[in-house]
Amino acid sequence: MSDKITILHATDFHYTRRNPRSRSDSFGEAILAKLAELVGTGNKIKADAIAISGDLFDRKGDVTTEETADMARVLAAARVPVLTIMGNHDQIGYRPESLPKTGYGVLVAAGLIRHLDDGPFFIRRNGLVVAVSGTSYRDGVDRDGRESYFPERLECDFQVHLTHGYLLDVKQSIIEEFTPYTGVAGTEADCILNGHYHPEQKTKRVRNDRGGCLVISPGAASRGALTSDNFDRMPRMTILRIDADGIRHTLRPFQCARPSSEVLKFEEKAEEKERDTKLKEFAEGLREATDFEETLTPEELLAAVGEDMPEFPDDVLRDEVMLEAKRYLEAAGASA
Ligand SMILES: [Mn+2]
Repeated sequence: MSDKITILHATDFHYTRRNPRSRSDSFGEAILAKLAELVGTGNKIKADAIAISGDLFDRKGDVTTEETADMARVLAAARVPVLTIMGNHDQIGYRPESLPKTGYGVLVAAGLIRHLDDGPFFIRRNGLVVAVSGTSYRDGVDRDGRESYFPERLECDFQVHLTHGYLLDVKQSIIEEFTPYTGVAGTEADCILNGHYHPEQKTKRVRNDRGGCLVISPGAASRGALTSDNFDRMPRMTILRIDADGIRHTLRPFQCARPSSEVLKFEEKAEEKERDTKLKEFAEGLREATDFEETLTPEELLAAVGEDMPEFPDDVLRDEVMLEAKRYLEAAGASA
């Protein structure tokens, strides 16, 4: 056994039995294979722990008993502790308190995963103490005080902290609420293992009073969407090796992951674009049909359209259209 403390990390599995439109293979089987690979690797290298930064499941309030059982079966093979936090997709209504009613909660109750919000996990070897703490997703994680990224310092040589939020290696983002890496400067953690944002982020060290905090956001283990970041991305797991000299990390591609060209339906991208154009045209038609007044809320605007409502485009859902129309009208209101 290595004299280094070893932690394997991956995030955002988004397990579901329902295949995303974008996938040509069985998404669920691919995800279970990845989780099995993480567990198998942990067993093989006799890791001290496996850490997952949330979104084990995909379907929020709709996670099924079968999906929970599938995950349980894979996790039951782990011979090392599996330390986790809840992502927003593991929760019902974005509420961490929903835990007892979720598939995630069943895995906790069965002792298959260890929920870090209940308390930290300590690893001790040759006098070295590593503490693993974690804070589950909550609404506002990337607003205000951003407390999730600032854990209470525990008695240890190194503290590794799990988070689930938009912690990004950028200064500007298309996402409204996010936390730039610099936003966690001063954290008491020595390493943050983050999940939530699916593209892989650069690993960087941010300043604190302890020689810096290593921020690692390896990206999602899953590739469920036809977004450009997924076109050539191979999902990776993180291996942390810790000794008295510090924390070293390597990123290692999942061996079972197939090239995106084999699992993503690229031709659907064009179809999706066409749907988007249709939606936009519809929203524009809606705007023309209304006597647009800045003071009206989107709901009032929609009500005002009444019978002049343009026809829904084919092959899009009514709810989608309404949402798009609201977004469009809101944007129009903001710029008027
Ligand atoms: Mn998430």
